[in-house]
Amino acid sequence: MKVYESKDIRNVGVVGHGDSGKTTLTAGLLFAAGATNRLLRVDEGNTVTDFDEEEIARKITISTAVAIAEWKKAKINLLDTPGYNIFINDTKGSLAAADSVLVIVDGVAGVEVQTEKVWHFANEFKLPRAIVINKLDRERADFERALGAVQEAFGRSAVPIQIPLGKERGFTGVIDLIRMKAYSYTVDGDGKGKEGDIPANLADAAQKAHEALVEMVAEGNDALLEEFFEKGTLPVEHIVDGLRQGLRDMRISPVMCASGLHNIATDQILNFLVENTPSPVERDEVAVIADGKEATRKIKESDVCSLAVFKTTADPFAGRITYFKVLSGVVKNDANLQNLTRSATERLAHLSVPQGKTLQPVTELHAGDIGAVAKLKDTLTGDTLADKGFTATYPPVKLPEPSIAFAIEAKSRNDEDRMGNAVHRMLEEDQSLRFYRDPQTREFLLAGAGQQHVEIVVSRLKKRYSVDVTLKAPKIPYRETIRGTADVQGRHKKQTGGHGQFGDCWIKMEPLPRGARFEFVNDIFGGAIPKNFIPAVEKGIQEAAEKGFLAGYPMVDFKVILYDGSYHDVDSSELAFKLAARKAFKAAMQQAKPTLLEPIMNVEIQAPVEFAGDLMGDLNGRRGRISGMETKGSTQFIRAQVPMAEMLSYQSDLTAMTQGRASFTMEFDHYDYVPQLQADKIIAAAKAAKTGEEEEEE
Ligand SMILES: Nc1nc2c(ncn2[C@@H]2O[C@H](COP(=O)(O)OP(=O)(O)OP(=O)(O)O)[C@@H](O)[C@H]2O)c(=O)[nH]1
Ligand SMILES: [Mg+2]
Repeated sequence: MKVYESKDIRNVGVVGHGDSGKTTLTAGLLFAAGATNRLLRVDEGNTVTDFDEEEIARKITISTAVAIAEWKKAKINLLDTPGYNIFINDTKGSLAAADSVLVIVDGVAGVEVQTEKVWHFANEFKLPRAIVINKLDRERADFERALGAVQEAFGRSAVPIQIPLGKERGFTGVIDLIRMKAYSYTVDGDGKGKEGDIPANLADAAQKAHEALVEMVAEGNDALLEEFFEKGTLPVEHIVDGLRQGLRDMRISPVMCASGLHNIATDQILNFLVENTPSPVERDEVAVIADGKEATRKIKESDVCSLAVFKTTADPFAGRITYFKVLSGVVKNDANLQNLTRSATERLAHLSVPQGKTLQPVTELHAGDIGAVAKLKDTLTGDTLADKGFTATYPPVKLPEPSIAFAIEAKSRNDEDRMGNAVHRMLEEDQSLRFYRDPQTREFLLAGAGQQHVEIVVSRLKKRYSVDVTLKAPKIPYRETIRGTADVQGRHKKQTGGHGQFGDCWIKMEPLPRGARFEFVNDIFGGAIPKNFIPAVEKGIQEAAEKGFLAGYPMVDFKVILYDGSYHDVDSSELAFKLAARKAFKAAMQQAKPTLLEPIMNVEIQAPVEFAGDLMGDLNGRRGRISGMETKGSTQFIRAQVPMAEMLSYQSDLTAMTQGRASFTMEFDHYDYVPQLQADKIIAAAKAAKTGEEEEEE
């Protein structure tokens, strides 16, 4: 691959709601630019950017892929991102490498939940936005209606620079409102338009739209505004300049039209990207952490080389592949760079650029460009690599915590041995996954953004690593505590033949605030229990508490005061006092009003407003407490606190309730009392499950 200077590079995030046609449009752009020799299709499973096995099987993008379109002396790095809510974290992570985004909107469905989400990502990363109303060939596609939805959601900054020629099956091209020319295309052709005059029936509409565009462009610039008032219009080059400026300032989001599937108007999009979107060096400074403080830095070619890793893939065949964006200087093939995040040195052998899964060798990459390299040893996503003399690091993108956890169980001993290792490989690839062991239930938990997300991990474990596992709903880590107090004796006495056992203690038990766990107070005066036996009492209570009283869950948030007792010179021992303490614990629990605690989750749901009522009713049924409501555009945010036990099937229930148009995140917040009705059931279930547990010795 040719070497490009920074000013000739465009890094464009192709973003939008699931199924809006991002991968298909990317395929159209690649064919139009000559990067592929025919039009590739998602439905045929042969696109450059959906190359993963799971992506091909499911016909959805799971993970961002980069592909290059070379057009008019520029190199456009297209980042084809996922649009489904459970994979949207990957989109966010990849946008660290973009300098602008192309927001793809379905011409039938208009603005959808994830459209809003990616719009906000662009805000967060300060990425200029252009919009493509796509799938205009579809039945019931309507440019005007989709544009209306876009403007309602994102304001009048969304201004058309094209209008469609024809409708639905008759959609054949676009009118360029800047140059006032028509471009028509062959269906399923090479994406290159034939220039012509605007058809008479569209002349008025085009003129009106042209004027609206010119006015919008002029608004942002005093000189242009003056020229506009004087002449009533602007020359083409001034419209282009003003538009470029408005886009970069994020004041204007130009709207275009396309059918990715039939490759209509893709050359216009390529022209737009080269002409209007900023090169990396034209962008605002990027955030860095220098000397422990937040700062910013300009992306420059003439600088020490540094790069930020935005993505890692790892599979047993290709090994680890690291994707990065050069953020200063020039990186050369075979460079030795420092990993400043981990204090390691890495050699960038076989410096490459990614064309989907294919890595094409390149001799050097200039600031702003995107590259890939295989077989780095220690480097992971979010790391900074740099040449000597560079000291800052680029902050990694923060992703939300997983919303759903499953217990993952190996099917055989052999699988179990290899499971941990294989899962850890997958965590390298996907930083929104979590894998951990619940210390209480002792289950291995795999947590992700949704059920499908976790299921894909399971499928990859099998296909890539031949590790067979099953998923189950996790056990709820209930706990026990007390609401009252107790004052009891625990006495252990045993006389067998010669040597006996004797321990005797008096304790008080009191509840402690949530989270305080356990406190032991030694209030023995005058040696009623010798000092060396007191730790045994504490230990005996802790061991008994660990096993619980009501239903076998660990007992927490209580205080024990040891205040009296007695001992025997010969028969007392640590064991005897431990057993006495256990008895005291049991006796205390009888008095102290034991009760169950359950984990309560903070849940945040994002859904189209029309579902708000149903969702709140449903949360009520799950013993949820609504803690906040907010509407942004057509999206409703609902925050609530809901017991974990009621959320185990929420993912599929939510999908069913909203036809898949809602998403949620969830994280642990605190423990709270289980209501009596539920507690009775849990206790009964625990009793039923209890099989011949050891009887207390007497
Ligand atoms: N009629 C029509 N169908 C399209 C068009 N673009 C995409 N499709 C179809 O829509 C479906 C989804 O297309 P994709 O390109 O995979 O959509 P996507 O936005 O990449 O989807 P995710 O990556 O999963 O978010 C496929 O069946 C495509 O054939 C289009 O312009 N017109
Ligand atoms: Mg896709």
